[in-house]
This record gives sequence, C-alpha cells and structure tokens, in this order.
Amino acid sequence: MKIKLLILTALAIMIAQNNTYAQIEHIEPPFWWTGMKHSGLQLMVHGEDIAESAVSIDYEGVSLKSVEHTGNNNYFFINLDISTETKPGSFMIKFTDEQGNTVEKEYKLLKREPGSADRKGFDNSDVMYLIMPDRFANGDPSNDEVEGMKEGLNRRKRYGRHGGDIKGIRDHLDYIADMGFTAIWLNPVLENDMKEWSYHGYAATDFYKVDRRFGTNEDYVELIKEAKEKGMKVVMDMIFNHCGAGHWWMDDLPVDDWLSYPEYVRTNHRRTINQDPYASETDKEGMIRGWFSASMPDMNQRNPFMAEYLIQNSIWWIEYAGIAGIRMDTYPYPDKHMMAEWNRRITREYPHFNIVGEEWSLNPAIVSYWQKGQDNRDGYQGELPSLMDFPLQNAVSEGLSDKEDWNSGLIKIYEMLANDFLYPDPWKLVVFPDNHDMPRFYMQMEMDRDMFRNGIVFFLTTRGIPQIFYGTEILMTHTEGDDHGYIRKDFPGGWPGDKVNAFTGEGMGKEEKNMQNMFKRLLKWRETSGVIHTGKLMHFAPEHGTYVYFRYNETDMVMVIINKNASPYELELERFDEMLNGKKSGKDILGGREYDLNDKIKLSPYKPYILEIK
Ligand SMILES: [Ca+2]
Ligand SMILES: [Ca+2]
Repeated sequence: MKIKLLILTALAIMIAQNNTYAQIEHIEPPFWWTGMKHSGLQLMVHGEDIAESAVSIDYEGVSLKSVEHTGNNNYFFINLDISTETKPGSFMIKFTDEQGNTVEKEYKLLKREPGSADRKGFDNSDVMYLIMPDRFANGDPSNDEVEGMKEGLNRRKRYGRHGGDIKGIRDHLDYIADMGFTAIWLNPVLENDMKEWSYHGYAATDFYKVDRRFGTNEDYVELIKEAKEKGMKVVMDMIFNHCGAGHWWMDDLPVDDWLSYPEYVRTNHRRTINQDPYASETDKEGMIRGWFSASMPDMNQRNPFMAEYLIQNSIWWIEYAGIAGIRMDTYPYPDKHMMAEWNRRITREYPHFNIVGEEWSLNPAIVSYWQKGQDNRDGYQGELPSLMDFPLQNAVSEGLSDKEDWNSGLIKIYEMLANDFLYPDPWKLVVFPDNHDMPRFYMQMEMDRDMFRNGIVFFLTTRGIPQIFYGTEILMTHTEGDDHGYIRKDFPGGWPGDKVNAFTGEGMGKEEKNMQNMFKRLLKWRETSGVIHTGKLMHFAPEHGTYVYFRYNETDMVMVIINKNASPYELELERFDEMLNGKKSGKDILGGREYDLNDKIKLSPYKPYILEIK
C-alpha cells in the first residue's frame, strides 16, 4: 500500500512538471566534441513553447553567444562557443520560463578520437564497393519489422523492403575484403520512415538516426570500425537537397522558409542552369527550389539555420562514425554557394577527407564546373574534391557497344579522356561501370561477357578511383527490365534459404564464378600496383578495334589493351615505341602469359590484356 502511494505521488509530481513546463523534443546535434577547429556550435532546440524560455549554461570554456528566435515558438537556435581549452564532459542547459519554472537538459562534449582530424579519405589506391543495404544481406531478421515504423517487410515487391541490414554487411566484410575492395559506399542508412519505397534510403526522416530496420547508430559505428580493421574505408551517402515527407519536422517547421516551397512544386530538373550564362531566373528557381518528388520536400539551404544544420550534421557523422568520405547525392540541386561553404568547412576540419558529388551530366564541361580549383568564368568556386565521372561511364558503354568506325566505337573513350583538360584534377574523379540508378553494366553490354570484361579492365586501370556496384562482380542481371527495383535485386546468399550463395560460391554458375575470380585477381593486383594508383597515363588513338594505353611512373609500366576484334589479331608494337623502347617483355596479369615485345602480340578475339612491362 505504501509503495503504491509512493508511486502515485511520484507520478503526480511528474505530471505536474509536464503540465507546468515544456518538454524538449529535440536538441540537435545531440552531442558534440571539444577540440574542433571551428569553435562555434549552433543547437536547434525543439519543444512546445520552448522559445519563451531563458537559457543558461555553466561550463568552463563554453560560452552562450546568443539565442535566436525564428517566429515559431516551438523552436530556437542556441549559439555556443567552445574554446580550445574546454575539457570533455557534460553540462546542463537550463531553460527557464517567465514563471520561473525550469527544465534542464544534459549536453555532452566528447573527446575526439586520436588522429580524427588527420583521417585519410578514399583515394586512387582504393576501389569502392557500392552496396544498397536493404538488398545485400539480411543478417538480422528480427529487425525486418520494427514496431511503429510505417513500412514492413515485403520481399515479393520489388519496391518493398527486403530486410537487408548492417548486420548482414558486417557478416560479409570478409567477402568484400577478400575480393580486394578497400572502400565501401553504402546507399543512405538514415531513417526513412515513409509509407512505401523507403528501402532506398533517399528520403531521410531523421538526420541523426540510422534506420532501425538497418540497425542502430552503434551498429553503424561498429560496422565502420570492423571495416577499418579489415583495411576498408566507409563512405557515407548524404542528401542535402531534400528530406522525406515523413520527417518529424514536417508537422511543425522550425522557420517559415525551412523548405524552399511549403507545398509540392516539382523541380524542372534542368540542371544546366547552374552553368548556363543565359538561364532565366524562372528556370533557375524552378530547378533549385522545386521538390525532387512529392515525397521529397526541397530543403532551403539559403536559410542560414538550415545551412548550419546540414554542415554540422555531416561533421557530426564524420566525427561520430569515423567515415572516410561522403558521397553527396543530387549535387546540382541545392544552393551551390552553401554547398561550396559546406566543402570549405569540412576541409578545414578534415584536410585529407574526400567528398564525391553526383552531377549526372554526360558533359564533362558541366561536371568540371564543380571541382575544387576550377577557374569558372562566373567566379563560382566549386570546392568539391571529386565527382562521379558520368561522362566517361557513358563513353565506355557506347564505345564498347557501338560498331568501330572513324567516329564511333573505342574512339569515344579516347576522345572523352581528352576532355580531362577541363578538370582541375581528373585523377580524383570516381569512375564506375554502373551504379544503383542505371542498368547494370552487364546489361549495358547486352550480356556480352567479352565486352563486359573489356569494360571492367578499363575502369580498374584508367585514371581515377573505381567504384563497383554490388553484384556486378557476379554478373547480376535484370532481364525483366531496367526498373530500379530490378536493378537492385537481392545479392544471392544474403538471405536464409537462398539456393545460390555468391559469398561461398555454392550453387553459382560457371560464368558467374569465373567473373568473380577475375574481379578478385584484378582487384588484388590493383591493390598493390602503385603505378595504377598514381602513375601517369598515355594513350594511343584506337586502331583496328584495339585501344592501347599505358600507366607508368619512374619504376613501373603497365600496358593495357582493350580489344574488340572478333577474330585473332596481330598487334604491331612499333607504334608504341615511345613507351616500349628498350623494354623486353610484358606479363599478362589476367592470363599469366609472358609476351616478347620484340614480336607482335597475337590477340585472342575480344580479349583484353594487362601487361606488366619489364
Ligand atoms: Ca533484417
Ligand atoms: Ca533544391
């Protein structure tokens, strides 16, 4: 009886507190670190009528600079300054209303990991494996359905959630490392609590929380730690242009212009307005401010609170999760000046970090506009270290598929690389045969394994940082059509009961197995071939269905032959004297055979060669 009374009293006190004073719903970022270069920190505080409170903080080294109101009584922004001498620890943020009621929230300042600021981003020595987490491996069936989340499991639906998760990736890190990949790019892992189509992750509903159907924030951190132990970096996919329509703030926006438009107005997708000297304001605004889709509201990066929110969010994930790079989605859609500032802020904090942006244009002039160091005539300073090389992807796809002629075939690849003069640093571009948004490279090659092999050899030996989409190494197909749901099929072996297991080789077809082995051999070789990472490139105009190029430095040389000849062909070597003069032999790392360079090289039909020159 006494106990009951005590509980009731305690409950009554709690209710009384709730009634008299605000609940803090969100403080973001949820914690921070001492010893950051940028001493400022802006906290977004969300809670009913919270903006009527006075704020106080008492912690040595932390000063409260200002409190900014937004016109919405349920939010304010607190500007702190954390001096360089501040010790890690926690303090209370005290909110006091006009009646003198107070509520306190603990806020933590953590100690940074040693070497955090000097972390090395992904670079030319890496090959990145792109994984769509929902479609790779289901390591934990218990998270397939999460109570309270809008979409559950439906593996029969190609747009449904299939149950893949972080545990599944952790379980197969050895496979990825054994294949020879040294970096992993995961499609977005943040919460997407949307009614449907939430599996792809591009509609975030919480910027500080991993989707529980993938795992917890801690699981994500563990994955990155384990990957690091196995020699692999992790790249985080981020989207600054839009959030999901189911984001918690959509019911009560922090400030009037938090979104570009309060209601759905579709973007015109005319991405060239960013470079076009003649673009109308109507087109510019229509592109930048329109929503990506009805379920993806456009965030207004011109609002300074939003800009700071996003910048801090990415720094928070870098510091918290230990990522080695960011892949930024839909790069030309947000406000470009804010994006440049974002790059500057990250680079100041992490000088050796890497960021790759997605500008899906086949025109290298457009892509090069964004890269750090580009001298644009409109004065825009891009600041972005790396971009996805869509122009080269397309050139290779067409170059290998199209008939050889003066203006078609391999010449497309040769001439596309000539455009590298446009880039401040073409070596930093990410090159790829395919990704989650386009038909798989094997389908692009109309399931011609010879042409596929030529293309893979090219991407793994040309300049840049290669990226391979999960399943491309085992010739995954989508003969049903090019719909995204088909392109992003489940990796065989990732689900209990799968008849084929590409992790163990069980039940795999001969051709799939052969291709997987070729990838492994090539990736392992590339991992230790410094000349492919940083060596120079010289290529010779394609002739007679062959395209020959060299990667070389002071000590090493590699000769690559891309070969589209349907019948045996004898390649004369005199034309390459500029490179081969005095060299004696070349050993093919694919077939293992040694070739005498005083003679012609007899090329087998459609077979590519990678010769280590001695
Ligand atoms: Ca699962
Ligand atoms: Ca936008």
